[in-house]
Amino acid sequence: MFDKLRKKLRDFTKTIEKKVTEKGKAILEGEKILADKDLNEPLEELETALLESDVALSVVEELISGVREELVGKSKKWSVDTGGLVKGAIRDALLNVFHGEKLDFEEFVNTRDKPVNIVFVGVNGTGKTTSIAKVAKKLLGSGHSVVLASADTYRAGATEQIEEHASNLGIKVIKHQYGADPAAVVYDAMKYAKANRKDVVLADTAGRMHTSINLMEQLKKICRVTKPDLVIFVDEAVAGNDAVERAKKFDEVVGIDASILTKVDIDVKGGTAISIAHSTSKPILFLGTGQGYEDMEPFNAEWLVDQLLSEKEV
Ligand SMILES: Nc1nc2c(ncn2[C@@H]2O[C@H](COP(=O)(O)OP(=O)(O)O)[C@@H](O)[C@H]2O)c(=O)[nH]1
Ligand SMILES: [Mg+2]
Repeated sequence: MFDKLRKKLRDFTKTIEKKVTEKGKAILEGEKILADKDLNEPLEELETALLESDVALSVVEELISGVREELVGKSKKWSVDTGGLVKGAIRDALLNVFHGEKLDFEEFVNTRDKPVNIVFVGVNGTGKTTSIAKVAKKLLGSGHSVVLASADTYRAGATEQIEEHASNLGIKVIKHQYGADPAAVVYDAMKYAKANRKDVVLADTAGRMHTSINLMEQLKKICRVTKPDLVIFVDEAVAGNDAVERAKKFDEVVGIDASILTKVDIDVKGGTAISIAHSTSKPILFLGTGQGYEDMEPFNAEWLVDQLLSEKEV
């Protein structure tokens, strides 16, 4: 995971360390060891590396100025542990990006009135249906009852796919005919859940390009009619900046509350999570780390940043 970005961050740390060591010998106490001009070149390289690693431009700018601020003019501390200080500066700057809202999913589900209506949105093939199955499994594991709503009435085969997951997990799917109004499916699933005292409805919607006006209107209708407690945007880490643009668009049209980022296991770049968290200011709930039902980790900014700064392969 994230091999490229991790290597670039390590190179940056080494370059700065070297500069400090070279200059440190010739400098009197109290004098600035690193000036802006010492940092320009390495920071430019770091900037390029971040951009190449799918970190969005606005985020890169914020990160670079954060790191610069941390590093310029630190004189005394340098003698202690240069590498540690550089890493610390990058770590702080990265963590700052995630300073949006937080959301504890378990607690959210525990404390909401039942049934809780959770609608999943995103483009095709990113892992929505798989993530729904993973979330269902997680909820079942913590003692909740779950109903699935097959509100992807657009793609042939969508209902069969979700039915297979439901049968593996031993839960019910509410479905209508192909081409039916997806808002009605979610509405019915909520009705069923109320009548049968189920805790959570997980609604799978048709994958849609954020540019498809019709499908986006349908999504709006689902939200207007069924008033979800939570709208979760799903996208894949490997999509990079496309995912960021899509997250913004879905947020604009229906208002997303949180994201799930899938396929982190096959992402070498590592920047998408940083970009999505920053550009939507919404929490990332989970990371998808494989195709199995158990392959989903709660998102933790510190964990991600530590992976990016770790020396070892993860
Ligand atoms: N490697 C990997 N594959 C995933 C992950 N999540 C989903 N997939 C795969 O991505 C493909 C599309 O997933 P699907 O749930 O059908 O996407 P949807 O169209 O958004 O509903 C399937 O082959 C999934 O097994 C993940 O976290 N890691
Ligand atoms: Mg699907």
